[in-house]
Amino acid sequence: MATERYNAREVEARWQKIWNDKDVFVTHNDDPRDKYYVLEMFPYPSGRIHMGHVRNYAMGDVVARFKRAKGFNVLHPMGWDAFGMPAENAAMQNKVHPKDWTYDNIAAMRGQLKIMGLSLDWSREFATCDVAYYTQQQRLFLKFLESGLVYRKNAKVNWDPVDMTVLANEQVIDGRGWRSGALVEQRELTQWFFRISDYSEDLLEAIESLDRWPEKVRLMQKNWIGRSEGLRVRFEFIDAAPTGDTALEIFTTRPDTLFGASFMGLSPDHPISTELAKTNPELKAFIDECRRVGTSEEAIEKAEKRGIDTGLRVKHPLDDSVELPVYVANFILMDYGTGAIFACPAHDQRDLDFARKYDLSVKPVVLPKNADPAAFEIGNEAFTDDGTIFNSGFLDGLSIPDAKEAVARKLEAISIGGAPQAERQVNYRLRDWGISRQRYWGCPIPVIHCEDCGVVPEKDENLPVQLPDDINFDKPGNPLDRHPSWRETTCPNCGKPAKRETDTMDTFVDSSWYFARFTAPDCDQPTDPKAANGWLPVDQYIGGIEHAILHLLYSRFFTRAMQKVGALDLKEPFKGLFTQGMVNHETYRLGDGANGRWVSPAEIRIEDIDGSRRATLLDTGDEVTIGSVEKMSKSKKNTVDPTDIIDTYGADTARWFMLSDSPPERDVIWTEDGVQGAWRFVQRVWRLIGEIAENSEPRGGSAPALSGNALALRQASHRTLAAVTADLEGLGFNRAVARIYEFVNAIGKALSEGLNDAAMEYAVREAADYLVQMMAPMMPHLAEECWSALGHDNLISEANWPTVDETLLVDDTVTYPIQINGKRRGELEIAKEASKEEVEAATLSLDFVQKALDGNAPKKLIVVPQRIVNVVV
Ligand code: ANZ
Ligand code: ZN
Repeated sequence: MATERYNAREVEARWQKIWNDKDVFVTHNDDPRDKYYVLEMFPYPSGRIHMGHVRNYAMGDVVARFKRAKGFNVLHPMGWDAFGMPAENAAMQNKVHPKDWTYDNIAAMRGQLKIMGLSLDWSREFATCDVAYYTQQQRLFLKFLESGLVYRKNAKVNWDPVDMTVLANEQVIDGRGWRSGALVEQRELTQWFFRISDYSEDLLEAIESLDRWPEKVRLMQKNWIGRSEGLRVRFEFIDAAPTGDTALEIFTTRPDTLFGASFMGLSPDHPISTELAKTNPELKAFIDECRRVGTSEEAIEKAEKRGIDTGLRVKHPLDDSVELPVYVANFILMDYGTGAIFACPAHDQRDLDFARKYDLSVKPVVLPKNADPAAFEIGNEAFTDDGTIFNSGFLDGLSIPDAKEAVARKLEAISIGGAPQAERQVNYRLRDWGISRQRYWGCPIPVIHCEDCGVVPEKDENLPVQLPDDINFDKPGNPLDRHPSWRETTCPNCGKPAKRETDTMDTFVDSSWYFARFTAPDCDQPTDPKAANGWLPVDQYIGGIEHAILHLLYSRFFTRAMQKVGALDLKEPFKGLFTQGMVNHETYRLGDGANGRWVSPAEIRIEDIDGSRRATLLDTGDEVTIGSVEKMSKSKKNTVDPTDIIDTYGADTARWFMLSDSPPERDVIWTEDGVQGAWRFVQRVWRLIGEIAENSEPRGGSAPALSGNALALRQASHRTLAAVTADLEGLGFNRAVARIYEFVNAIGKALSEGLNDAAMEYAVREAADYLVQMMAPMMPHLAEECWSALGHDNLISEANWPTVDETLLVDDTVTYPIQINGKRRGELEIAKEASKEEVEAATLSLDFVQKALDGNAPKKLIVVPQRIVNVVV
């Protein structure tokens, strides 16, 4: 047996079948053991798994298998984030129904995940496009609607006038529709919103409690919520605005810079701008143009800062002698603060860009530390750091915070037109979540429009509002709008003919509660609160950093919203969060590497010629240039198909390599050498275990009295076990792998020294068992095969994690540095309790000491107990 090569293909399929037949990974809600819920972000069914999935799911699987071995009732489910645009695009391009496309892809990817040998409870699987799932999502929506968490309002959308469709921000490229290339317009549509902004403060505060989340994710969430404390200030118009307003209200977070005010800015969508545009064609043209650029903050940030002088003037609130012009400016958003600002160009870059363009004053009022007030000037870069206030009357000499406070106090106390000139205000950047999408392949929003009753929620007993299957994508736009009959229904309120809402929900809604649904996937309500409360929060959530903001924030909001409607009772869905790094690979280009087409790793051969690597195209032998290592991507063709790797080397090898090379939060470089190294290790472990199984008997009873090599090996086993246990608890997979490598070396060495007594046999058997158990979470198939070869009759997937014998961890040896004639030449490791004579004898038997003595007796031999040995020759 020892010489038989390990055949991963055959072995892996066999164990997968056994696990499956025995329902080893099916989890029961009524299991009395402590729960542990581990979840990887579920995939979009694009059609094939990629290496990023392999890495993500391998990590999750290690956690699941480890926690199971530690005695937890582990929930480790899998599903599909299955609604969304790509299915519709495929439908338009390839004339395949989105549903068929999606379910075919799911079937293909499920097969690929299964050959990875993941310990998933497949009985809980669902796709978000399953009618059963989205029925419950509609039910949740109606509950949210009933409790005031959902509302409708007008909002701007990107409208593609050629495709006659709404575009997501990422579908607008340089102001044009991604498919049609037409200039995108901004249109007002009535849309559905979730009141996530009601929870701004709560979502922000609770970040503090998420102590098992990466700091960078916590920070990203904080910034996204974007709390700012500021002041709402009213600036009196010299002549009233055409809207009748006598003052312009602005929001500022920098009242300390008020003496540096240079102009006022209005959003193009500000009511005063709208009113003025009625009689000012130039302004109207400008506003129309701003609308075209798009509403995203990013689009606004990128655009050149431009504006139009309205001719209106306001008084400076702290200095009567100063009048400020009012501009409509393209960088001011209507849905933040009041949609109007005072601009201080010296200390705000956008304001400065604007002031330079229109030649407006730039007066610095914050002086950098150690700068000379007489000489300090602003060039083309605003000064936004800390400093001391100057050029500012009563504020001179104050720090920024003190000046903010002084301005607030002063203006709060002044009243203009019966109201205080300023009020303190906390603002959040977080906007309500617009969930309306004018698309087919999403969860229909279950409401009905009745001419008499208005917007009426669908009745619960009429759910689901099911997507029609007979649909065509011949024309652009939302196919639900064009369906001959789907819209037609009756009003749940008055019974008259009425029309269904044709908007479907943002797919982020689908992924905002799937983790709760897994706890009771067949429940006829969105959740079974008992199951949800029992399993949640997810103990360990693992996924990509690209979801660090929206998905996590929406899920946190949803959990609160579900709590409000009684679907569960907690706030934070994910106790532990881990974001894994990416999988990178070398890139290859035909020819000299500059413009040649990208070629994939599978198309080339790499040879080592005189110590340097040379690549050629397999087909033609043409030269290929080896480029930089980059994130695996289709565009650069530097991807490796996981199924190819698994076919060649087996799932364990792929998993092992993925976990071995770098810390899990960092990027990993996929290399052929690395995979082969992992594969050789698999073979080596198999040979080693084979040899042990053949030459020794399983352990029985307790450990015999030990000494020497046997003791050392047992210590190595227990130390490795303790360390690997801690590594796996802390998700330090690469460290665990490194220790297992070392441990295999130690076992190999012990074996080579002979299995000649019962003590050694026991120690070797124990080492083999531990080795197999420690690697089982990472290489589960190889582990089962070895476990059974070692004579165990249970499954390692069901075996308990071994326990560390603490007494074997104590280090009872001491290392003596050995000096010869005053120079350190080596060391001696010996039992702590060794007598002086024993230390002397052991020193004299050391190779390098004998050499130095050259057959003579030492002139002197001095042992300082527990410290050092000196030999004089
Ligand atoms: C004067 C000022 C002086 C400002 C200065 C900044 C620096 P955060 O921190 O994100 O809340 N602002 C206010 N409303 C705006 C809107 N609707 N669109 C664009 N910008 C707006 O940002 C608050 C600051 O952003 C405010 O403070 C305001 O400019 C600007 F040296 O007021 B500040
Ligand atoms: Zn009605």
